[in-house]
Amino acid sequence: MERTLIILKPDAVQRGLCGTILSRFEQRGFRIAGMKWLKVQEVLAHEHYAEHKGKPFFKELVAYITSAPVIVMALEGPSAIAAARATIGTTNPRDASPGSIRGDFALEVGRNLVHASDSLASAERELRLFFAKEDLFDWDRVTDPWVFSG
Ligand code: D4T
Repeated sequence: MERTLIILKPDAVQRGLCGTILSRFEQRGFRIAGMKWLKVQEVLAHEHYAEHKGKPFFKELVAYITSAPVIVMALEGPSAIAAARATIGTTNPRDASPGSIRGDFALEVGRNLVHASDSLASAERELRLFFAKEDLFDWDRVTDPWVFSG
């Protein structure tokens, strides 16, 4: 079982696509371990995108992610990191397969709707940036995960 960090980026919020995108993840079978709405501050954006510091698109990338509120989620499931990357499609939506989120709803790399961690190390680092450990729901404590009682 793995956990991965998903961000529904400002364009997903502004275009009213959060429900649609969340449905894709739910339908695939991911469990939601955490979810919150926030406006990413500059410092957090720099930390999250640290690997891209110095690249030509960095400034624009930070401006975009900090421009409006986002929804961040911790999703879990077997091989959740690779599965979520496949669900969202390639970084450049122009090349993304139909059926993937970016392949169905986006066209520009600078407005690619959704983020998903790209490795176990990234997932652990990014989950720590956005969630305190106690914010995340421990699904293992639910004996029957499909039926909640009281
Ligand atoms: P994120 O991190 O936003 O989910 O995207 P990816 O994981 O799919 O892709 P990434 O880290 O390589 O790129 C981060 C972010 O930068 C934007 N970008 C990327 C851009 O605007 N121009 C570019 O040439 C590249 C490579 C898109 C995603």
